[in-house]
Amino acid sequence: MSARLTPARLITLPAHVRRPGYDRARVGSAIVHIGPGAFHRAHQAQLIDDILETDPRWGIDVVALRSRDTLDALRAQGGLFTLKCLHAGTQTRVIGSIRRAVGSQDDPWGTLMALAGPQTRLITLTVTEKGYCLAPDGALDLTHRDIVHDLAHPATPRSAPGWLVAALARRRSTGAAAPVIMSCDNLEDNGRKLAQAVITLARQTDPSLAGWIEAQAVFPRTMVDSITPASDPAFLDAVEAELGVRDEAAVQREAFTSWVIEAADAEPVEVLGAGGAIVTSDVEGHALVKLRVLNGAHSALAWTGLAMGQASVAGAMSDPWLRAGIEALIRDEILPGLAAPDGLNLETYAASVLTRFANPSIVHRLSQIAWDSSQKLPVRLLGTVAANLAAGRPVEHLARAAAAWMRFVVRSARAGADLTDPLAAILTRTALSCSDDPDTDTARFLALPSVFGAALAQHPHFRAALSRGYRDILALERGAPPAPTVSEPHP
Ligand code: CS2
Repeated sequence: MSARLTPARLITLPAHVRRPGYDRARVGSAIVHIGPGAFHRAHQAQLIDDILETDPRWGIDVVALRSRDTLDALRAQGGLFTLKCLHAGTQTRVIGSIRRAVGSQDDPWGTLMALAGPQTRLITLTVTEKGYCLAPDGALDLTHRDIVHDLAHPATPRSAPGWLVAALARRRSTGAAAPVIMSCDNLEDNGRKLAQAVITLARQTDPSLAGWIEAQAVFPRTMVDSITPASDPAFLDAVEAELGVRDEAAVQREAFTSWVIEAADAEPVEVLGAGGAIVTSDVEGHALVKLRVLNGAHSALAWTGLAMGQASVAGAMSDPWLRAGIEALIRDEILPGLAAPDGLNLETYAASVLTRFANPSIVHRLSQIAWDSSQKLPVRLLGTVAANLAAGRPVEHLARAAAAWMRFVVRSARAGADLTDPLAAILTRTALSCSDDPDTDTARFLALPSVFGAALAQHPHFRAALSRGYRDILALERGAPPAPTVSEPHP
């Protein structure tokens, strides 16, 4: 294996590799990011890298709440990592915007100092759906294990809301201004949900702190978008072959990238806007379209494609039956319930999403999209189901996607595979009690209160559609794709 990528080795990189054009020693730390996974590194860290070329204040300190791997890799490389865009003609570049990497478990004091220090003007988060510790109604789940822990140990929290409350409490007591706090996860109304989670948690121990947060902190809504396949060993080897040094934190993404941020009277938002983010008052419109169309279709394609033995998004898109099903899901059951935000044509947007999915330069594993499915299904598809049922619109394709998730869980449990899902234990128990009878199996899954709310679980039309969908997926598993599903409005 070659030597590691480090600041000293930047000069050894091949000439075609772009590298930071600014003096990293002068970079400040006005941003703290919680959750330095591949998405953050491929998306936000690159936009900030561009901003640093002209304004050195906005360097990033990253905080990892759990996994050590990324921290270790970034530390060994002085924060540097490679970004490769999977599109002919795009440049490979080394990003220098991450100054420091802190682990909250081994350095709680360093974490607090980063989050609460007056130099920090912007805190961003990519902690995935489960990182917010929300109940199915979108409010903070006060019975969540991590929240129970954080209420008992407020100085050494585990959850993202717990760390934000600890940091905001310290900022208030030290006279530091509240920062802008920005959720960058695929959640409907992500800014408001994060604000409410933090304020609810603060209120449990200190109602006056909750009031201060409400009055002082800004939690803009955002929409983030860029398809970022996980970095597997083959990708890291290819980067090593191209760069001549080993980079254990390298990331890859499609060329398309977008960050839409709710307008706010706050310098960090203006700086991101000047750096290429879209700042608008209608983030929710954009975010809902992206969540329901792109993420909803992604999950549906992943669960259904896996039932057919497909492995990647592009592979699944090349199957005519799957492609037709995804097109019908979007056209007949998702788009009719969406209002187009200003400047966005829904049909054009949907077509562009399908083109991105079919990109042959990207190997995006369906199994990666299937991680944490119990958290994704409600936010990506069940909101559309509820809206369609209320409006008399069809739910056949949506129900079949939910049934495909159930079968994915059943197959994983029977194969003894580890489910990457916070509900893995209860899902595995549920799956192992299934008998391949559509009515009884779907009823067992519907009884999971933290996935399907009571109203959906009892809706006769949805239950029937789910059973039909389940039967279709059983047929797919046997290699017999059923006749195309027809979206019929229900009475
Ligand atoms: C994907 C998303 O893994 C998944 O669940 O649906 O990560 C998706 O690629 C991004 O949201 C695209 O912006």
